[in-house]
Amino acid sequence: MDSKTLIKIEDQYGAHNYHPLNVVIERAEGVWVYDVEGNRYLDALSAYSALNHGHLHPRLVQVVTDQLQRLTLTSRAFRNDQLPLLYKELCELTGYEMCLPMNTGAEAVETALKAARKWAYDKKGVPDGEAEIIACENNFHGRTITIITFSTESLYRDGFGPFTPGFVTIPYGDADALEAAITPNTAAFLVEPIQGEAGVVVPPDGYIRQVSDICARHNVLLLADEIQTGLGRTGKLFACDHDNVHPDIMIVGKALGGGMYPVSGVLASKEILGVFEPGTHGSTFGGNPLGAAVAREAIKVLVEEGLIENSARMGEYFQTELKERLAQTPNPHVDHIRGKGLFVGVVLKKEAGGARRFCEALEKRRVLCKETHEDVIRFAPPLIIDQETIDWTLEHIIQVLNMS
Ligand code: IF1
Repeated sequence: MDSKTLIKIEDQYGAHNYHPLNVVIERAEGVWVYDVEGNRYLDALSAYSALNHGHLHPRLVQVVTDQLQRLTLTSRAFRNDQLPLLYKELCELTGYEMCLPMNTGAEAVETALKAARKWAYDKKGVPDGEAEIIACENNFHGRTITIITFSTESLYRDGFGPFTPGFVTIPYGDADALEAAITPNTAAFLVEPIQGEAGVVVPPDGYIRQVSDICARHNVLLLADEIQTGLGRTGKLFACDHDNVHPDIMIVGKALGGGMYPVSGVLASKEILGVFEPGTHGSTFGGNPLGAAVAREAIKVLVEEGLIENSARMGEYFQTELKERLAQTPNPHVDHIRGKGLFVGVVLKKEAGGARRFCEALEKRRVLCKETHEDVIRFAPPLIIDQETIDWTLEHIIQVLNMS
């Protein structure tokens, strides 16, 4: 079926909670995707960093295929032979003592919030029902009712109340604001080390170090949402590593499933994850052997194939070249460029007419990316991308950014 027909069917029968580019993808390999008409595009979004390994990484395809012939699901009523090894390998890689597996990012965030609240009651002595959690303005942590409670984006929040009590928001990047917001009942501070959805917002240097110190001083847990920034995206295993910070709770998702299967999780100490007793939390699919097998291989590939180093190297090249090449052109629209590793935001001037039209122009040139908010173009290609492909992509980006 051709794109037009498929789009028509989708629009008729599907809920309209998205406004995708009109490219209908039917297959993919590595950094490339192909539409139903056979056109090839560079995937410069990577499913919001869920495809850090690229599409159909052969080692991941092999593991999923093998596991599919053996065992897919046990539920946590029984044990399986993959989950213990995922726990061990993920903890050894990240330096955490324990792990709790979930499926989607939002579920992992919910899990972290529950852990923080229970820790506050059981360990910190906060009176029952009084725990407070601090989050940041312009955050994105998922779509559940509790999570959108502390969203500051009306699009995500309006019409979905009543909301969950116990959350406050403070400006992002302002460590003093955190210190001022902490009360004796504060359980945790939830933060993205780089805000993705807000437009690849990089906080001031040392911010994560500062908030980590403040949290430690006040016996408040630091919860890092590295669902998007983790697993190599910013050129380190975790974005918090740029500040040498080991958050109390690390939340991972997206790329943990190798772009094949939803796998998320919460990493923390025994003191924190130990608050969960049998029956207090769980998930039918969380920790299933298919997800565990692919996650095990996903973290192995990340390390063994040097994807984190490649992200650092190619990210540096991408950003530097983009800035230099832009400087040699009229460049009427770009205000500035920001990001770390292969997580890059091109911030447009207000008069540029919005980022969407640039993404559509790039689509015509066979480069797929996505605007975030009105005026930021986000580039987050798979971490396997090479310099030649970046050069090809930059040519198109420069052309498009110089259109009238
Ligand atoms: C969509 C945004 C990105 C996340 C962080 C938790 C989650 C996400 C830091 C929830 C999810 C996604 C969801 C996706 C678009 C995307 C997104 F623009 F909406 F904000 F990446 F920037 N924490 N981010 O980025 O994870 O439950 O979705 O698995 O279409 O909503 P999830």
